[in-house]
Amino acid sequence: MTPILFHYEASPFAELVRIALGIKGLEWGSVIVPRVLPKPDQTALTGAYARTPMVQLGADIYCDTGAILPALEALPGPSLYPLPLGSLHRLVANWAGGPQFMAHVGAALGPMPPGAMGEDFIRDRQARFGLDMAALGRAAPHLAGQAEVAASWLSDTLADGRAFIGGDAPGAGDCALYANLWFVKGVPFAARSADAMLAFAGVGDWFGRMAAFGAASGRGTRREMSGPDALAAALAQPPRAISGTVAGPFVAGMTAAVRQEGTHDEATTGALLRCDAGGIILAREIPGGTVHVHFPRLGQVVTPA
Ligand SMILES: N[C@@H](CCC(=O)N[C@@H](CS)C(=O)NCC(=O)O)C(=O)O
Repeated sequence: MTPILFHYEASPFAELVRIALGIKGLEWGSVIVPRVLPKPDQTALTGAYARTPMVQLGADIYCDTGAILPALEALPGPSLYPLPLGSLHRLVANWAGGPQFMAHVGAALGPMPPGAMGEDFIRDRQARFGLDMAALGRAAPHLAGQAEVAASWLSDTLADGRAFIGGDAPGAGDCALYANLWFVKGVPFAARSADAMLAFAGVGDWFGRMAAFGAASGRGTRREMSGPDALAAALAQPPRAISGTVAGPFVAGMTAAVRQEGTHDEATTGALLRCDAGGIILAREIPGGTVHVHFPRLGQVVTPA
């Protein structure tokens, strides 16, 4: 089944998934969504989850890279968790996508004049995530210093001549480290930080190897789609059989709300089909059918609704 990525070009977490799709060599659909709320094409499927990226596989909707990459892993193509690191790629990806992401946001956006970012963007991120541009500007030198640690550790890892963090094959951890650096490199005001990070021995070459899995790689094919096309693809068949369990104190089938730690975004609600360490699944009835909305367990707050 063809994965459909809901994304916008400048999103680093979307770039992480675009590179993962390139590593897998998959054909994929692309639905471009706005970088600020509202995102009606996306929330028609998720109910409320509006962060970027989201991936759809038929009537199964995957929110957060923590759910998206395991879903892509099940599709044909090279593993995103290659040995010898295997699942340890997840630990690296969570570090890169967690504290290190905020450090890279500071390195990338801190030096930017507020006008360069767009009033709508600043208002959206302030309301949803508490972004304070003045505070970010003040913290930028500190955060850039934190971000450089990732480049330094990456350089140490690559020092024995390996091509990727686990050896010959790239994995989810490489994708997440790459997305952070890609984000900083893409902001001209942050050139000093990007140059400093790419100057660590081996990091620039590794960055080039990862970039080669991107849009121009010829591996994987991107096909633009509309939101209504994606909705029709969701309604064309029922969701896939579920796995996993509902762990106490929750009860299978109860109406539950899922929201993300550290945001004021609206919760997604539905019938709870799975809630264990392996993930969360909510069933949602939408006009014309049913979708299953998948989340990772990490970072999600589940409450009865
Ligand atoms: N934990 C999430 C984080 C995703 C994330 O923070 N995405 C940013 C864009 S790169 C976002 O959602 N920004 C708000 C938006 O796009 O509406 C993941 O791994 O997918």
